[in-house]
Amino acid sequence: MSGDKPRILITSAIPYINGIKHLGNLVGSQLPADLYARYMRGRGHEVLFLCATDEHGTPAELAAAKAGKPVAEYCAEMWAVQDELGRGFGLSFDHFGRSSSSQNKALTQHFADRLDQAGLIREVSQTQMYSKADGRFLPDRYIEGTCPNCGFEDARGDQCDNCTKQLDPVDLINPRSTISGSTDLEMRETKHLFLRQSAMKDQLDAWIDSKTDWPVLTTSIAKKWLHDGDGLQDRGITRDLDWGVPVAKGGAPWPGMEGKVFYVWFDAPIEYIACAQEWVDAGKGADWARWWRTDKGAQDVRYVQFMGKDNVPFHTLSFPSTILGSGEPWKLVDYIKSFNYLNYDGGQFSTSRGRGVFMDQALEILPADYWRWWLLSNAPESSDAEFTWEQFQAGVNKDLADVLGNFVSRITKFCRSKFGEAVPEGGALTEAGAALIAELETRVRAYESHMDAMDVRKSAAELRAIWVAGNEFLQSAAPWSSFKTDPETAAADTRLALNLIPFYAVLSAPFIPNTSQRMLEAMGAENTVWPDGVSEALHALPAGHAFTVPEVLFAKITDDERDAWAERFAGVRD
Ligand code: B3M
Ligand code: ZN
Repeated sequence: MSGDKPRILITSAIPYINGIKHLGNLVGSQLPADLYARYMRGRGHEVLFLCATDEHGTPAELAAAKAGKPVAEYCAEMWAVQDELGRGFGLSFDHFGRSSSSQNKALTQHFADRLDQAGLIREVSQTQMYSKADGRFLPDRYIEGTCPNCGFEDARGDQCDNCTKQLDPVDLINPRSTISGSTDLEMRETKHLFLRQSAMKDQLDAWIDSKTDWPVLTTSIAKKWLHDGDGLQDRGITRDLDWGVPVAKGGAPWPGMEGKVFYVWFDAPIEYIACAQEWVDAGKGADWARWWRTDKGAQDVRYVQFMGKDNVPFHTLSFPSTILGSGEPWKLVDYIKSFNYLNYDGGQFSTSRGRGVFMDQALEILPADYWRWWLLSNAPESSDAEFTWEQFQAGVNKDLADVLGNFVSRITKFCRSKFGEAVPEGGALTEAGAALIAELETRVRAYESHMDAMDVRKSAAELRAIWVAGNEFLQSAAPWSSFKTDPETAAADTRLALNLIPFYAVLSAPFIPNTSQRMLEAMGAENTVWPDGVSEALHALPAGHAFTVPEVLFAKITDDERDAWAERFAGVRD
């Protein structure tokens, strides 16, 4: 079926391991990536959709310490939690990998080796805070002290949480190690590896210029980093940490780099590739190279990445530097879809303060499709967006309960009461029916073009209009009235309306996959092929085809529920 259609490789930014993600994180990468993956599969493309946890770096070490667990154990547990929540939200990854995998370790060291051979890595000597008690250099986040600006006693080495001033560890008054509390610290000389991104500036510039179809949000961020100030800077790619990919090249230790690991942002994007290898090693796929190597078939792949705007520089400059600098035929990204932020009720979602709704809590109170629909139909595309309980309630009640849910319930119940639980025969297609088909023909093509372009809000708006058209048809055809005088016409209109249910299910599946499944099951519909021709699709269920009236598809959110949730999630999560 996928014959001449391009294969589609999709990656979502890989979420940090340190805790459960909030709805703002979800709508910024994983959820729209899933929407696109489901749509492309629906259109008959062969898709490989990958995501993983981002497990290295200080945040992972600190979160593990806080949980009182060895970091490897903490990461394994949190991977399982995130994996489970991803399934709960219907995220249809072909593989959900781990950046701490052996595959990623080998591949990260391989890239470092290649970059070194290409002369793109240089050693830089720096002075850095060393803790004698801990016997190690301390990265910024492992040093706390008094803020020189506001006097706050627990300012971190990189920033004061009280006055937000950006700091250097040497600025802190009375600095101490957050590992041991020791104040026996001194500045010592140490060496780090830097990736010579500056040497790749022209190549990156030309590559980004060639991407004329990219969203402005993506290219403007990339261009800013390339040209503002002193232009693209070389980047330190090693850290003094225990947890991470050991600095080595081609499997052999890197002289002078003992005890150091690669910076988390160096190995994290490489996990996109390693994840495909994990997918094969897990027995789920046969060949990763045809997705990732342009000498092995990946030249025919279209590769799309999804991410929040804060991740754009790493994907437009750093990761491409790694890929291009390697001199090997790896697949480069074809399109980057980036998102602004979703805010929460007049402020920001905050992981550290537990402000807002987190993925586990969301699923405790409502099924995934409610969230998927609202988040996607309000995705922060052209600007930051805001979650409020009023708007969430209004969106769910109007779009899902009043429009789609009500349509399905009304027509199935009407048919059951007048014609029984089977599609009625009736006369020929009515004039109202023909007008509906003509309208839907136009709307489905518009929906497809928005989905192809990854315009998430526009796609949702068109899908909603497609649902509304069915309601309006039912309202004007009013088979409950015509039934009294002209049962043949009433039956014909009912037959068409019942056929709309599987048609809606297929079109809506990328947004609300679980509900879509329930709609298909209720209608006993087996054909889930994308409706290339609307008329044909709306004749799929023949007269006599049995169906059942489904349970209520979407319950309305009451004012009491809304108020209770607003109160529950305003505060601090324990
Ligand atoms: N983990 C940041 C984030 O979750 C980072 C993304 C890595 S993508 C290679 O927003
Ligand atoms: Zn301060």
